[in-house]
Amino acid sequence: MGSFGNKAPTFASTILLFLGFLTVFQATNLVSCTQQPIKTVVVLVLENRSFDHMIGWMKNSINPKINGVTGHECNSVSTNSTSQEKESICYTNDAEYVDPDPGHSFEDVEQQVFGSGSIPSMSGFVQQALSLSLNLSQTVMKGFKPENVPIYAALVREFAVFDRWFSSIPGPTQPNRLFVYSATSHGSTSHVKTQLATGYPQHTIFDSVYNSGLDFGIYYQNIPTTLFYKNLRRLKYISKFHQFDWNFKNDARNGKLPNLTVIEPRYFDIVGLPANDDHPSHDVANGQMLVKEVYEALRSSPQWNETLFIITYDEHGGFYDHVQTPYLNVPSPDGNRGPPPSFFKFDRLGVRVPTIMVSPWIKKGTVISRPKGPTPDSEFEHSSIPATIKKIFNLSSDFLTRRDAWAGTFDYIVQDLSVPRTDCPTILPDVVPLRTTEADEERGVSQFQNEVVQLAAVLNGDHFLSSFPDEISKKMSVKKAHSYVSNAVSRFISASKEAIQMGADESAIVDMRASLTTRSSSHNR
Ligand SMILES: *[C@@H]1O[C@H](CO)[C@@H](O)[C@H](O)[C@H]1NC(C)=O
Ligand SMILES: *[C@@H]1O[C@H](CO)[C@@H](O)[C@H](O)[C@H]1NC(C)=O
Ligand SMILES: *[C@@H]1O[C@H](CO)[C@@H](O)[C@H](O)[C@H]1NC(C)=O
Ligand SMILES: *[C@@H]1O[C@H](CO)[C@@H](O)[C@H](O)[C@H]1NC(C)=O
Ligand SMILES: *[C@@H]1O[C@H](CO)[C@@H](O)[C@H](O)[C@H]1NC(C)=O
Ligand SMILES: *[C@H]1O[C@H](CO)[C@@H](O)[C@H](O)[C@H]1NC(C)=O
Repeated sequence: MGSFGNKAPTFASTILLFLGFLTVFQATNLVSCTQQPIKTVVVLVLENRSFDHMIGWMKNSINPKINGVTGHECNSVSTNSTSQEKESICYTNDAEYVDPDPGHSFEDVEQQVFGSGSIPSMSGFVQQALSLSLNLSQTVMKGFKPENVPIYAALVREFAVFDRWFSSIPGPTQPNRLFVYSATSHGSTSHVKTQLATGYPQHTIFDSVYNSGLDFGIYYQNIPTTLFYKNLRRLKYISKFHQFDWNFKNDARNGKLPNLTVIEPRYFDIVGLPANDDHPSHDVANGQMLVKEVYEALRSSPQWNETLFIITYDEHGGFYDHVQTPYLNVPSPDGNRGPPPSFFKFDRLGVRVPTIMVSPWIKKGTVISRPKGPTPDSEFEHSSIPATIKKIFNLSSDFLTRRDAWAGTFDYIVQDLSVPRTDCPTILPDVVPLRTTEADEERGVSQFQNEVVQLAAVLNGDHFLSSFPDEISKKMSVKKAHSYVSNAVSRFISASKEAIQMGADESAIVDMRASLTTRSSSHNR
């Protein structure tokens, strides 16, 4: 018994040891096969909605792991402790079509996030909205029932939702959009007209992708707001801009989508072509239809098994969110300070926004909260997108700023499975419009649309004309602004293509002469 008992374990442990080696060997083999399945990253950034507003109620009916709302989240009508006013408004699930637009400037957001205190308490949304209009204070405390955002409900069930993803700065659209592709707004906390005219000078993830010999493409509908970056106006990038309606589905069907594919929504609300950027007062049903259209095109593409589709929102649009905005150890991207009176140091993040990711490599029903690094304080924010693109494509370029070096990366969400899923839906649910009226294309342009018209004026050369001051675009109807913007983009692109044929340097940018004349020239700057 004794000798037998001694031998057997030795034999058994030899086998175990051998099996152990085999497992380790298989595991490393598996890792190297599945290390990086993604060859195409598709990015869609919509406008002005908070996480709780779009997704918060899905905690209740879709996935209890989501950090959403219960209805017990309330804001006092006044955050002033000496005030006698004790009334408060709590979170409800009856969000619908919203008009007008809640406040979201830097100062508005400061009030929403801080109330009257000195740390983010998320207590001042009602008070801030009340300062604009009585009705708005109810509006900002409403989220959508999942059935009113059926595409997100489906994608949250099937793929991954990020419930701790913040806008990069507590301010409006343009600075946040700039962070998505350059990890800085170059010191802007609002729309800065002179920067807009000359274009933002910073290096972008598009430059990094291009310099590594990879391809990118921007599929735009009215105007590519990526032209706010000066570099993107250069001749060498002109062929990267494609009309979404004519090209996106074809390129997806033919397996021709570039490594970094950006989709820009329609920012103008036109009869027959309603805006689909989700910006209030635009109907979110149109944003849902755009996401459905893009998803279905990707799902049926030969590139599907190599694709990661990212949907996020530039900022929260003034809508309530209950998660405290991070305000400790957030690095300034580049040391630039904001303008007076705040001289913002870019040392805290904005309000939480909805972020959803789609890929056959993502496990069904995934909820992602905090990132796994690179620092203990790292968070997911818009700079996580360039940081992850750099990682996925192993780009040789440096980080863009200190912010993307700090932001959490999410490449691991496509590394859990050893084969792509085959059970992803091919068709998403139908979407029913929430707005019952037609687009009001005769209304005046919003502040954001005014910024876009200013960009078009620069492309068109009209900003040199003293006859094209701010006031002209502010007085434009949405319909007129849409046609002005569309013409400016096509003039700029065809003039750039002509300049290329004439042998202009690839780093040149075309200067259009005002649309009164037809001459144009190009220059290096
Ligand atoms: C970039 O896209 C091309 C074409 O789809 C593909 O062959 C290549 O592997 C991609 N590069 C990377 C680094 O994923
Ligand atoms: C708070 O309310 C009191 C009384 O209504 C008012 O005098 C005071 O100015 C308010 N303080 C702030 C910071 O709004
Ligand atoms: C508030 O809502 C009421 C009824 O819904 C409407 O008649 C009124 O014009 C709204 N007021 C503002 C300032 O939007
Ligand atoms: C994606 O991968 C799955 C599983 O290997 C396979 O069944 C399917 O045909 C692939 N789809 C495409 C478009 O290559
Ligand atoms: C990433 O790029 C570096 C060179 O920049 C190279 O040494 C390394 O092998 C690459 N890694 C992968 C996984 O391709
Ligand atoms: C959303 O749209 C407004 C109005 O057009 C724009 O000024 C702003 O930059 C965006 N953000 C918020 C929060 O409104």
